[in-house]
Amino acid sequence: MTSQRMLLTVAPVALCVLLIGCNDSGSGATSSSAAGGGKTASSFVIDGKKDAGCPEAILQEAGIVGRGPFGHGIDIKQVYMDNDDKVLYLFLRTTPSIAQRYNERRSSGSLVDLYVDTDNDPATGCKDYDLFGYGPISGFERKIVVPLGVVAGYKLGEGSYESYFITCDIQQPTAGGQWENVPGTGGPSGGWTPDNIKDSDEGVEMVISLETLNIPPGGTIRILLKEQADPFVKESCNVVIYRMRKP
Ligand SMILES: [Ca+2]
Ligand SMILES: [Ca+2]
Repeated sequence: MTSQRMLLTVAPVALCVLLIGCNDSGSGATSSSAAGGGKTASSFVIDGKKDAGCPEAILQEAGIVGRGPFGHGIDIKQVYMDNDDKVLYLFLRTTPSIAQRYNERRSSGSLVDLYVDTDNDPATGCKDYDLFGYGPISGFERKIVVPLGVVAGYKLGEGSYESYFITCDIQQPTAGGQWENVPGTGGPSGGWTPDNIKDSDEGVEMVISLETLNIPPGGTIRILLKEQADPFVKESCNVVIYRMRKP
């Protein structure tokens, strides 16, 4: 089977089933990745585990407690944030892990949306965007989306396979009041995990370039986290202020 034909086999399945997780293709330190968080070259090692030098958690129980109304969401617990001069770093401790949920329920989904007010100014950015259950929000210039997927296909000589992946898209508000991928970014839709995000049995770790987020050096940002275990209640949201560390 040609690679082109194989891609045609894989892509429709990946679009149908969107769940969680990544494969085991982690490459250690983030080098460069045009997908997901844009080009990154950072001091963080992205292996799915919380960085040893990371400051205290900025949230101790993000969003709701528990797995949502259907009982199979992913509960985000602690949220850690850090940065160097190139990237914003995030580690989300979750229960269950991405792999655990994949093993118990192979369905699609989304882990979290993070709205970023890149200048900590509610007068700039999106205007009265309706965030279900939470009400209208204003002032956010970026949205970090973390879709979860399942991909199935067939490899010549290996047979059928099924796996999971996790991606990280960076979006910006449109004039029409919606969100679109920042040009040059956008996670892969073909069913693999980009270099700037990885899961483990502890949670999910990611870096996103400050250039993509358009955060000035030394800036202060406001982040609205929306846990997707139950995205329709106000309790799924938390707002935190993060002052960028000067490396
Ligand atoms: Ca939670
Ligand atoms: Ca703003």
